[in-house]
Parts: sequence; structure tokens; C-alpha cells
Amino acid sequence: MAILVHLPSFMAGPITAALQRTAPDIPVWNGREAAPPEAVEAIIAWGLKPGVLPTYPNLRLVCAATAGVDKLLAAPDLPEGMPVTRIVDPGQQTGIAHYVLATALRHARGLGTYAEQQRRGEWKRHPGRDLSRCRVGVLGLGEIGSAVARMFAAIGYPVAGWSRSGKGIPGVTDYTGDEGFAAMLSKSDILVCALPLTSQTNGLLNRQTLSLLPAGAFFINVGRGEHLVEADLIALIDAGHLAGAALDVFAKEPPAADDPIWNHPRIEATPHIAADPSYELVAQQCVENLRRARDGRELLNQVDRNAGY
Ligand code: OXD
Repeated sequence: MAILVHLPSFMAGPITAALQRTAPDIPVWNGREAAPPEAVEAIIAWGLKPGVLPTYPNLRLVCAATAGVDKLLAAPDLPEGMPVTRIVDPGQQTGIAHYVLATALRHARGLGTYAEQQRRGEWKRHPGRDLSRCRVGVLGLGEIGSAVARMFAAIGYPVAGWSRSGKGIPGVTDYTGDEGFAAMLSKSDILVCALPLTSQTNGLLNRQTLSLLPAGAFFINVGRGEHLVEADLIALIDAGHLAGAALDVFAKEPPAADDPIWNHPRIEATPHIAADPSYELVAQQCVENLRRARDGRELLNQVDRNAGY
């Protein structure tokens, strides 16, 4: 009985090695070619094309190697009742919060403007921005959104968060529901998306909703590219309503060569690097969950397939 690693190559090698260190007694296959289908009990994957899952008659478990599971849940032949687990890694949560803070502070302190001035040989001071004009709104207060909200609150920013039922995080104003969504956006000078991608959140950030942001607002996406209608964001930046954006996730990764984000002067784009989970932890959680599945015990970080996260 074995674990199959079915991941993009930059993750597949290190995760296979970590699995071998974690459980030398369990055979691990990196890639589908050599793996005997009857032996595979668990698959670690990012996404699963149609036809992959039915190949494995003894599969007990599908493990994401990431926090988000939208690509896995989209597999059309994911058997009903097949458990799916995701990674919950406090180190990754902190790393993503650091990324968000870095991009937000660069914007809030005008460091991009000063970098441009430096290249022009220009010494010019701009009035500082009062913190009260830097209200932060975080969409999604799961583990990652909560880490982001807490970190902004800890350095004195006014912070609000939008979630299904409110989280009661000290220093973070809760908003819920459709009304709360609009109300929070209208008061967010910096908007951070840390939502899971579900049918309800796909395309949530579009011309209509982003127009609710105050003039001069800045948008940061560490959720999924599909939350955002990128053309609408660009139109609002070009029209001067939004100041700019930092995007770490895209509907198509990498974006097409002619995607306007490559050259847009007000968009900072990074290649989904806000923070990866620890590969050791991915391996440990997968092995532990395989052992639990074999014994019929409760799994760690099992996804609610109906909720989509
Ligand atoms: C993700 C991750 O879900 O990197 O994108 O964990």
C-alpha cells in the first residue's frame, strides 16, 4: 500500500523526500507512471484531471499539499464520500501575513513613489498619511485571514474582517452577510482577499463591488485569482478610482504572455509565493491521516466538501 505524489515538479521532489523521511515503511511514488494502481491508498495533489481518480481502486484519501482545495474539489470524478484533507500550517499563515503586510506598508508609506523619485534623482517629501486613512478590510477570517488581521491590528492599523459569522478577534471589527460586505468595502482603504474559492466567492471582486471601495484604495489578493475579475480591477485603477494592487494569485498561473498585469505600473505581481506550507508538515499530516484512515479514526483538517473549504 502506497502514497502517490501527483504535484507540480517544484513541490513533488521535496514532498516525496519528506514523505520518505517521515514514513520509511510506506512506499511513495513520485508521479503516476510507475505507481501500481492497486497499491495507491492516498494521493497528494494540487488538482486532478478527469480520469485520474478512477484509476485507483483502493484509494482511501485525497490530500491537498496546500491550504486551498478548490482545484481538488473541482475534480468531476471525486467519489462521493472520499475524504479530502488540506494543510493547516501556522508558519505558512505567518508567512502570508508578512507578505500582505510588506505590500500594504510599501503602499501606505509611499515607498513605490520614493523609489520612482530616486531613479529620477528627485528629493521630494510628501505629507505622511494618517493611520485613520489606512483602514484595512480583510475578506475571509479563516486561519490565513485571521493571521493577517491580527498582524495589522498589532501594529496599530484600524482593521475589519468579513466572515460568515464573525470571529471576535480583539482589535478587529466584524462584518457579516451581504450588507456587511458592502459596508466593510466602503471603509477599506486597503482590501485584502484571503477567502477560499467556492461557487459563492468566484468573481466576487468585480467592477460593481470594487467600486464600493473608497477612492484611492489598494487591493491585495492572496486568495485565488478567480475571486477577481482582473479586467475590472485594471479598469478601476486606470480610471483613477483605485491606487493599485498587489496580486500573488491568478486565474491562470502563470498568466498569459499578453496579460496586462505584466506591464501595469500600478500592479505588483508575484508568482504565488506569499508563503508555501512546510513540506515536512505536508508529509507528516498526510502520513498521519493515512494511518487514521486505515484505523477508521477522525482525520486531521478534513475539508467540508459542501462548504468547499
Ligand atoms: C494555497 C497554498 O492554497 O499555497 O494556495 O497553500
